[in-house]
Amino acid sequence: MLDLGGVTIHQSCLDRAAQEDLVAQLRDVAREAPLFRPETARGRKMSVRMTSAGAVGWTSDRKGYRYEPRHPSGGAWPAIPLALLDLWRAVAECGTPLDTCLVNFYGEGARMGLHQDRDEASTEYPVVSLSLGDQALFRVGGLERGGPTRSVWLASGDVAVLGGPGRMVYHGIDRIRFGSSDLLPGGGRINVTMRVATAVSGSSAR
Ligand code: MD6
Ligand code: FE
Repeated sequence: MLDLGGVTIHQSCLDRAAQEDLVAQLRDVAREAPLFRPETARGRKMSVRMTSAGAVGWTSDRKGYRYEPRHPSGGAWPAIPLALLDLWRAVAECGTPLDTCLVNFYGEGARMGLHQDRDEASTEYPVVSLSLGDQALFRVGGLERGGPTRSVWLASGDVAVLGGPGRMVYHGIDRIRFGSSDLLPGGGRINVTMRVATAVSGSSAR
């Protein structure tokens, strides 16, 4: 276990077989709810392609960042793969079940700028993230933009938890080492973030 300023990284949390199973399930998710490139509030297309599973999913356009009960095409989001519900129970230290997971796909050259995860109704719950496929340079800062940062390479099967004092730290992906893993036949990286998006602070598990 690695601690990066309040962000906990569990290395090699999932073995190869579990990673392969999950990739197959995420392919099913993306078949039902196709990956799309969200637009930032400033009108720029993100380099990462995304979709979601769960009761709500994350979308973004010029109206801003938010969770919606439907995919931009109008359909409901697919169910969250069971393996992710298990993973959440194992590492989140949170009795409230997740209600969404975001699936980010990084092709060659894709990155994600430094940001805070602040679209959830409450910051009481952690965000748990799983890396699959190519290695990624994960940058973690503090609670203010522009402060000092530290970086770590995330590998396939690694899990990062942003919770407690680390829940609102700035973080991002500077770059991936395209083709460094053979988990995804065409190369690239999948990042899955598990979240409690709609429950409000103080509410208990249903
Ligand atoms: C990524 N991760 O790993 C981007 N957010 O591709 C995130 O933005 C993230 O790793 C919240 C919690 C953990 C994360
Ligand atoms: Fe994030």
